[in-house]
Amino acid sequence: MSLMPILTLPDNRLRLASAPVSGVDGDVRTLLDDMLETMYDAPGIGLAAIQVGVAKRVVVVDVAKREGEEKEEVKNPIFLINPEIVKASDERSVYEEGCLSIPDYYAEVERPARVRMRYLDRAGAMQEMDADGLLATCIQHEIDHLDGVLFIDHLSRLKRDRVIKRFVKDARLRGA
Ligand code: GNR
Ligand code: NI
Repeated sequence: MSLMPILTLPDNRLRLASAPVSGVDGDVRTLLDDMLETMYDAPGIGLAAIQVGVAKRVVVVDVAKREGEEKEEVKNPIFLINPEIVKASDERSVYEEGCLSIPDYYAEVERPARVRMRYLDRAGAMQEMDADGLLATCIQHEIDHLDGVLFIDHLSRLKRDRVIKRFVKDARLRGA
């Protein structure tokens, strides 16, 4: 297992549309393991492959920490390959979102409160799962990444442009 560097704004690779995975082989499972380790290390509750520079439709999620008991190290990793939302509730919910690719910025985003998703698991088997609460929000945030969409795209243009500008400026100051 190895940690992978996480891309941050204004890296344009974050705007790429990721390609579907044709089969779940050893390379994909290695990618999943490296992504999971990288996500736990960050720490974050979700990570899409493009955030580590790999434009494949591969996601890892673990929301157990936030919803589980404090102190106790509860792990519940979910591996999603080619995830799709097949049904979304009319009911919406609002969460304060953050993104490992947009460090230290948080904002409320409204999304469907419940979703049904279809995906391949790490054994390559087709799965369907219903999600609500933070898991539903996180999965929608990750699937957005696979389409080159960031949570700031759900904010007003003013807020979005302000955030992007700040990251472009910071990158210039770092000489990137
Ligand atoms: O760690 C993360 N927290 C989070 C909080 C609210 C909604 C979505 C997320 S996902 C984010 C990690 C990340 O950037 N995944 O792409
Ligand atoms: Ni993100």
